[in-house]
Amino acid sequence: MSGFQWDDPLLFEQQLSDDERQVQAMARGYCQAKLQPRVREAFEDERFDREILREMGELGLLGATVAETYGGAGVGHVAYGLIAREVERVDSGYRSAMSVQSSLVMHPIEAYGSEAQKRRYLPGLASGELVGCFGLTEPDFGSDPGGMQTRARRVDGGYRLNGRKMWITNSPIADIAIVWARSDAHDGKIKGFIVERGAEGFSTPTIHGKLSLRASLTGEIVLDDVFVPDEALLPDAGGLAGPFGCLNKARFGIAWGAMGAAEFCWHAARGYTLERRQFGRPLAATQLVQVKLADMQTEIALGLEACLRVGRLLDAGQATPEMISLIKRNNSGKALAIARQARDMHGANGISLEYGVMRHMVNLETVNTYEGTHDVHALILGRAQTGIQAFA
Ligand code: TGC
Ligand code: FAD
Repeated sequence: MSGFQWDDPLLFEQQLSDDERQVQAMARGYCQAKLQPRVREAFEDERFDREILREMGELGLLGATVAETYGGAGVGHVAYGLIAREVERVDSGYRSAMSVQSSLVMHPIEAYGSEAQKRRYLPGLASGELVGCFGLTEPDFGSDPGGMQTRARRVDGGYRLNGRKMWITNSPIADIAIVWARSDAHDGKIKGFIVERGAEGFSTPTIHGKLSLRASLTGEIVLDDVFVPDEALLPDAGGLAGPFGCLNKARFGIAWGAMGAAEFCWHAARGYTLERRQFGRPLAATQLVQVKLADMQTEIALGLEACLRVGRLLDAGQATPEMISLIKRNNSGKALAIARQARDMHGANGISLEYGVMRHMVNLETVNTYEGTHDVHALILGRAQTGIQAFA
């Protein structure tokens, strides 16, 4: 029997294919060499450098599951998850930028778009030359997007869009926005539209003053009688299943990413408590600290196994949205608890940007909220096991 590996207690790595290991090593190398050194300043200054998406594009980290014909890497879901884990090990904001581009912009174009739309947008999005965003949430409709007010009105040659989207990742720098709206030409059904920057009446004010995800840009999408031509309509999406199909992909990536952030916090807490001495011995020599480290190790090991299982089921076409709710809810909730614990174990140093644990902690507050809050995913799972819908 081989020895116990404290940082890979269930031998997770052994279950990956050679190709997956290669993607992981490449993503880790890039993230540690290029992202880690700039995150502190970016977080402090509330700044996202658009160049990051170009760098990711060059390495094939954008639209990892999208077909190679359209510029994607054409890899499986586990490889996509491994990328999310490496990026979020540095910062949830960087993972947000990556996963919105991949799962919420490239995926809907590939899954619901016309051939012309795929050829027009996917290669540029894959290389990071184009930046996209995804507008579902509105000021008065977050957990309940079915109530959305944004409307598409049929006019000669296209549609006129009116409404407002709120809390939209990447919107301030986006070249295109996937906008979800109720369309009068489709019996009031929700349809998706690709809106290009420059369209008259389209603006994307930045939301300032966030205390979380400060290294990611978040904004509004304001649609003031914006004209889009017929070719802007995503032909193969209809109803809420359209945006939710994209959310399945993104939530899956978040489940992996949250484990990356949690691992950073766990390793930091272990390293710090081994070094830091109080009462004449390392903090790590105390039972209370060892219990906390054991809990972190356990939750992360289990969380990663669950991600891997759902990834394999996705690749086999056997995953369900409820499985994704289960891992998104569990892993983001557990990562947040781990980050809070790690912050505490660092004492006063824990509140400093230098140590990174509090940055992860405040980021994970958002991760626990977006893409369906922790409680909304509980309601999805509750409905699936009781048959009773408890939302309204
Ligand atoms: P419900 O009746 O449950 O469903 C309506 C229609 O949608 C279908 N559907 C799904 N299809 C595919 N995948 C899923 N996960 C699906 N969930 C539902 C369903 O079959 C039905 O289809 P049809 O054809 O019968 O019409 O709808 P509801 O209104 O009762 O929904 C309730 C609830 C709470 C589950 C849902 O509204 C929900 O998930 N709310 C959370 C909202 C959310 O996640 N918003 C995310 C916004 S995007 C974002 O946060 C990006 S952050 C990105 C980053 O920076 O990383
Ligand atoms: P609300 O829905 O108002 O919820 C408030 C509280 O009430 C939560 O605790 C919730 O769990 C609880 N609650 C709601 N309904 C129920 C119920 N029926 N029963 C019990 N409790 C309930 N959206 C996009 O479309 N695109 C993006 O790119 C995007 N990026 C984001 C980036 C950031 C930084 C943030 C913070 C958000 C982003 N969002 C985005 C929006 C995000 O998806 C929503 O914030 C989220 O869905 C929750 O909606 P809400 O904020 O309106 O909260």
